[in-house]
Amino acid sequence: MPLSQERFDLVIAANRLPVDRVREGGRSVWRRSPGGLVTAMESVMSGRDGAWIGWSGVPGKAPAAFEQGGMRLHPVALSAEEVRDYYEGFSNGSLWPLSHDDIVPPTFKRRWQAAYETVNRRFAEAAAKLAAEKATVWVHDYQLQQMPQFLRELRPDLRIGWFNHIPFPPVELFMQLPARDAMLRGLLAADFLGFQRRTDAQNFLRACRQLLVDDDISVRADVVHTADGHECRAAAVPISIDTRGMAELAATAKVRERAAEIREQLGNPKHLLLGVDRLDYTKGIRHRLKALEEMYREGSLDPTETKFIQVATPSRERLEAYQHIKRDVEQTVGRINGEHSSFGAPPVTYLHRSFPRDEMAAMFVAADVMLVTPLRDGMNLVAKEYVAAHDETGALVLSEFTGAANELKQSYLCNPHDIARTKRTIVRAIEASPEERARRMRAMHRQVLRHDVQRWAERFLTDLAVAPRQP
Ligand code: ADQ
Repeated sequence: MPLSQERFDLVIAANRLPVDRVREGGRSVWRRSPGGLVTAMESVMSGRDGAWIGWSGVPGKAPAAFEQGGMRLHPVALSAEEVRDYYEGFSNGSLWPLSHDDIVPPTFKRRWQAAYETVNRRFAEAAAKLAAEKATVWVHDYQLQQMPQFLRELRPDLRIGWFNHIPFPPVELFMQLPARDAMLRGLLAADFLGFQRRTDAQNFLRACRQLLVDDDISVRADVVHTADGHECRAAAVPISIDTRGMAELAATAKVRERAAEIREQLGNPKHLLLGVDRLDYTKGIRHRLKALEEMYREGSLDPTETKFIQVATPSRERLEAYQHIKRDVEQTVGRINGEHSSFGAPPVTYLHRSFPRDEMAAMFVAADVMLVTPLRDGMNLVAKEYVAAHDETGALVLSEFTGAANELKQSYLCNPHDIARTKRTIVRAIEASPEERARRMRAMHRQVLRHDVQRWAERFLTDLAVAPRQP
């Protein structure tokens, strides 16, 4: 096919561009979105000729391509119906719940699947036009599982990799998906597939083996061989954060002073607990609040001494399941505070909005105990951010159902479904001796410093470059 004039050695494709459209001084401008992925990509793209394709976040006609932070950004258009069917529907109504243990039942609609395919083709066409001869294309996440196949059809010369930010479900759940074969075939056209955990890669390989029986494929170790002679390797490449960036930010006088101020504003509690999540049913916020409510009621937590901040970032607010969880969380927080507040000093501070990076860092520094209790989470970057930001006096309570639990083994691990034990784990974390906390935090500091997001990105690109061999 004819190539456009502008061509790039590295093309990133993700549902969203790494920028948001915001109003500043009466006009609308692009602002770099916060988050580790953007930081990681900036570091791998510096010195390379890179482009990023993705949706701008606004339905309708796509804005023209533009330059930002040394990257060429190419918006892909999504109509309002496509946002509903491809993004809110198939991606977040079918794939998201299915990939998170069916915590809420997934919905399957043929119309959603058709829109997903259309949008994946559009992304593939955009990448095919931008990629230089034999370029590398790195596709991100569950919204673009068919893109590798459509791109391969257009450009057989490319190196195509895909990284899954969320879990890959066990085959017993995955096989519910009516579009399961299309998803697997879509992915198998890539050269390398990266997952958060070994279990996710194994779930994918098992799904290929069990569900593509008619396709004449064979799975040997971590490589799938397809009938056309193509080979695709699947392995774990756990994502991480910009550890040094977070540690440096947390060490600034401004952030430390702000952390002290936060504690002051809460009445200088003896213990400050913190939760930071997108307001999503996968994050276990309900279970966490249930445990805390019982603890305030029973007296194992004193509401005048122990305060809890819950940051719950607005997310996917047009979907019913998200409206439910929002209502539930608001009611529970209201009930806890109604029962246990004294004048001006509620035990729970609930913050339903986004915060700048330095304010997040200040909260991490301020909190004695971080509560990360998802029912299922691909990785969970918040757990790593807390470890990077906090000194040796901190403590992390972490769900066994997060990818992060594989790496942060010195956290206080818990099963969030087991409310009684979760309560005991929270008490253990609060009451741990300074020596025990320091020992655990030191080990986790080492882990996140050694395995940061730059290393993750380099590892992924190396794996992709040599696949199907192992580096
Ligand atoms: P998420 O489900 O979004 O990511 P997470 O990994 O915790 O979850 O990342 C959230 C990020 O947003 C963190 O960097 C956090 O600091 C930030 N954040 C949260 N609330 C905020 C607020 N109110 N204001 C500002 N920033 C806020 C998906 C998967 C995860 C996987 C990541 C990366 O679900 O399992 O770890 O992708 O692969």
